[in-house]
Amino acid sequence: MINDKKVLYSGMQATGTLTLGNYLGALKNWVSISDEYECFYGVMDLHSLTIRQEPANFRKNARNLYALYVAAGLDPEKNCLYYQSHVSAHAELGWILDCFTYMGELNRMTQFKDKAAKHADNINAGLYTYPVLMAADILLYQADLVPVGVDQKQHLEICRDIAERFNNLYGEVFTIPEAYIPEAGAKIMSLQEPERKMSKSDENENATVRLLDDTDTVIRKFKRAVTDSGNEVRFSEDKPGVSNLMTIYGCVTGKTMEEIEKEFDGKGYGDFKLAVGECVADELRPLQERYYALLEDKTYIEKCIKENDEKAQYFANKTLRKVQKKVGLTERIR
Ligand code: ATP
Ligand code: LTN
Repeated sequence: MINDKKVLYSGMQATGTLTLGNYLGALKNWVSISDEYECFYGVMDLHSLTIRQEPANFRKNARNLYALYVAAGLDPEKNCLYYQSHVSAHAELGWILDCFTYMGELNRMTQFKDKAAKHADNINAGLYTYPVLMAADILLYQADLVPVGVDQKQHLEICRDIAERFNNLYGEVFTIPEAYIPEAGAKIMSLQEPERKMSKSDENENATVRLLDDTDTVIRKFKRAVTDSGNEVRFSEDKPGVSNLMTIYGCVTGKTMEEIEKEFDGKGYGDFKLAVGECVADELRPLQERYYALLEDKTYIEKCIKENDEKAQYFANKTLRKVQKKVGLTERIR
């Protein structure tokens, strides 16, 4: 608890411009629950290094991600929005927790298997221990709740296992976090291959809708989205393309699948795709306006980064010192 509020922790990697999947599966929900919790949101730049990054582009992505958090509605004066790499406690606790994690556990991680297959020329140790650093992120802030998309569920489970193992050995050091996975939007699929999740590092630009795509681009991408045979707007397993578009439409408008089926009864895929494109473009427009205004105000963003880095360091170091003492590392002489 901080200020009598439960603690919420989440973050995203700075691996490219956010997609509609990141927004509907995570960011939009963060905004809607942020008032009820003491919130920490990291720009997960250390995690991003598990995939090779071009330095100048990486730095730009990390700054853009920070500005997108704010533009989406996270107030940096109420929420602690900070850079993971500015708080060295993450790497330090990550190392300690590596020593409390078994290779057998890490071998089961499906994200590692997916990323290793995708980047066969760079299967590095960081990619392998990625979930341990993520556990350190969460446990440093004694988080109660971690809102993520469904692809992160397994990482939350290993985080809980590591925390419980540690607590069994040393007493109640860590709060055991709960995952918060939204009912709708937890897995938005690619517009071109609806059996794969929409991913910000996808190289096929038509597969993803980016939060900074302009209206024409958004509508064009939806028009080109892969649909299924037939022409009926119906939510079902054998219609992955249409069902994905319905999920997106439902998340943005708040309509249920039955309402959407009714609304497009007797109309073809063309009308439906246009309606989805328009509602998404309308949702993104105000966010984009705030985003471009913010980028102009460098002094404001830098002030927020500095203050929040310090706040994050304060809470993270508190937990780190406790852990160091528990495992028997020699205390600092003051
Ligand atoms: P990358 O392509 O670099 O792996 P990503 O698009 O998968 O990136 P992450 O940074 O790994 O994005 O994830 C940020 C947050 O967005 C996480 O909470 C994740 O669960 C959520 N998320 C990512 N993709 C989707 C998606 N397609 N649908 C719903 N939520 C998603
Ligand atoms: N692995 C997460 C990003 C991430 C994260 C975290 C999310 C790193 N550390 C801690 C929640 C809590 C992802 O979305 N790919």
